Amino acid sequence: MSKKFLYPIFPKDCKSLLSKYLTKEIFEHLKDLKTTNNFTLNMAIASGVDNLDSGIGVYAGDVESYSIFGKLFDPIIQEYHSFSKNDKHKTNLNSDDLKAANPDPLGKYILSTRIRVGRNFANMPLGPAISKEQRDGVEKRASEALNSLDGNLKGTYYPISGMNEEISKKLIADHFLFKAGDRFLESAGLNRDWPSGRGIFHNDEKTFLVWVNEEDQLRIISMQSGGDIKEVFERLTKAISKIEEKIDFSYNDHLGYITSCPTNLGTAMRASVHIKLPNLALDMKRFEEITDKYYLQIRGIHGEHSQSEDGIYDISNKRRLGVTEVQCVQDMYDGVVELIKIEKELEKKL
Ligand code: ADP
Ligand code: IOM
Repeated sequence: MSKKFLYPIFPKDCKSLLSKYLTKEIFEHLKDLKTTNNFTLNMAIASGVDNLDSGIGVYAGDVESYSIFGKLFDPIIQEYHSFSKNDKHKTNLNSDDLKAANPDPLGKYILSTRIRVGRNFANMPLGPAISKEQRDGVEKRASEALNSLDGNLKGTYYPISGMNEEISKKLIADHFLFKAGDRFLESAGLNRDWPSGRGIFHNDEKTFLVWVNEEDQLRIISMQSGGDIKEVFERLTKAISKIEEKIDFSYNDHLGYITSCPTNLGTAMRASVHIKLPNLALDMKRFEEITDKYYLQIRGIHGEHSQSEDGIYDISNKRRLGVTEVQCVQDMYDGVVELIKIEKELEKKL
């Protein structure tokens, strides 16, 4: 007999947006609904129920999830992106509009820059609700499109199945590949049938990479050492337009690019630097005042839910929906300029 789906009680110190917005009343309203892909509230909240340290804790199984479970998703989207259910998303991928001269030409603070977008195939369930057959089909179509790229985007697709363990460990340690077995994705149903259908495409220099069938069906990534943020953005926008010639992605005027986690809706863009700020790190209150002012998020250097090491942080744009791609990168750039300025002032006081 299947277990009864009961209202989850979250401990008082749980900070996830799921725990904040899933009231008993909303739960009762949504608990028996399902999308045409049979995605239920139970599936949508599983990650946040299992992982009380989630930032958000909810996932969508398809674009319909955002409307059917809107009573839960809307306030979460409103709080995370300051975006209401009547707003429209806007897009601008024109790199000429980005004002971003290298803020650290001597390479003293910025170790590396990475900008990624998430994309999911049109007319296909998202990762939490996709079948093995559909996921393998996504991999086939993606690898064919990617293997046909040329110029500085030319590269090779490597499936995770059969990948030598030493190679995959090194790709993860060097920040190129996603880690296996993430507990947040596991509870969301995103690791089903692992490793089938998963893989990574990259060019020889590993400055252009695409993750296939991780949290989103594609994560298109441009990255390189140092702080030339504009060059990284230019490479990314070129790659996106080439890939969009071959694949239709799920998009609508309200939510922009549709992603499995509501934090990524809209541009689905996370523009980050790995930056060394050992003095600011001693005053986290001041550090966070700056990151809040520029709408930035602080992560550790091994990605989401990881810790900082040696005063090195991953600093990225937080808002992604209702702002353009150019604005996402500009938020990160303007904040990073300010962080470096304060770090330099603190150095002088030593
Ligand atoms: P995502 O960016 O796709 O949301 P994560 O936060 O888990 O996912 O980061 C994925 C990987 O990218 C991690 O190994 C992380 O250390 C690496 N990474 C993120 N930003 C940078 C950066 N600016 N330079 C180098 N590696 C980075
Ligand atoms: N994007 C997703 N991995 N994350 C926001 C999960 C969470 O902390 O809820």
